[in-house]
Amino acid sequence: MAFSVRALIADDDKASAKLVEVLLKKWGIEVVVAHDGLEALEYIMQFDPPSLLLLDWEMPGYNGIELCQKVRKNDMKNPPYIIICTARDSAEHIAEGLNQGANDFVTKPFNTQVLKARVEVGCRTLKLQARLVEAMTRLDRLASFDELTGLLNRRALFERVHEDLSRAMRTESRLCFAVCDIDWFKRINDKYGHPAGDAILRQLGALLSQQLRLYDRVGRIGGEEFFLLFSVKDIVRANKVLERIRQEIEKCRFEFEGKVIPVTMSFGAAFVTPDDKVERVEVYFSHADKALYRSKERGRNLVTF
Ligand code: GH3
Ligand code: MG
Ligand code: MG
Ligand code: MG
Ligand code: MG
Repeated sequence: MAFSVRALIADDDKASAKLVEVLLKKWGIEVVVAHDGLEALEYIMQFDPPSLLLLDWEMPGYNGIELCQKVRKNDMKNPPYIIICTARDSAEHIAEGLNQGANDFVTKPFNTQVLKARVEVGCRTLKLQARLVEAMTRLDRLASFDELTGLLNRRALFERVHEDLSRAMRTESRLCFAVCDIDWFKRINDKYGHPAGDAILRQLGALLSQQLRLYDRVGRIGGEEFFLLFSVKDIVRANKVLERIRQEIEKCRFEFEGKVIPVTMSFGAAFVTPDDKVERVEVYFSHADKALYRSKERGRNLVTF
């Protein structure tokens, strides 16, 4: 995708705004224009706001510096580049503007060459920033999500589960921790191939997320092992939820390259209540894991607490 900059020109002097608008358009920049601070703020507050702001210092509504302060008050992921345009070019004014969050200044009346050079610096800075933001977003995603299923990975999941557990203890609510593991997955891979196994993992990831509610947790914690956490009143209801999920998986049609593949999962679960007075994820996780082993021993495709 080509990098494009959208600029906001805010100036109560219409002739001056028009001059800058014509120049920016000539330089290939998309432009919106506001003639006072309030109108400018509306553009700035948009969902997809302009990234290059050319703000006149003196304007009715909010002046350029007040707008700067408003923009910088929010900790934005992708902050705009702000150029203050003003005839006030004393050292004090320049220092004040920069201190309030401006990136640069141009003095009025405009010198076209200088304006162009400063706008280009802004565009370069924005381009670099966009690349950094994109790289950070990718890194965040890689660090927290499993690539195959799109679910939380083990590390990110346990971070969140730690928080869920302390909140549950504080608010006296009950949780169910569950580990589930595909039955005979090695055989499935051997019989239908690894890509078929991957497709099953993806489909199961989607099915498990669908089965739980927004504030529940689902993650992939190992090769063919998933983790579920949900809040629930009592162990009978927790068992019902897991039993329903187990049956959904059993009923679900897994198909790969025209072949229908039977898939089941075994579940191990631990019920968590504040009366336990235990606030360590590892303890419940280990209970759930042991219960999973019992499900496997008892013949698989079962839920055990
Ligand atoms: P059990 O019912 O006792 O759980 O038997 P199982 O065969 O499922 O268990 P085992 O631990 O023997 O084998 C797990 C298999 O899961 C082996 C491994 O190749 C497969 N596996 C792990 N990660 C992936 C993956 O990302 N993709 C695919 N296709 N297979 C995977
Ligand atoms: Mg003005
Ligand atoms: Mg195993
Ligand atoms: Mg398995
Ligand atoms: Mg396993």
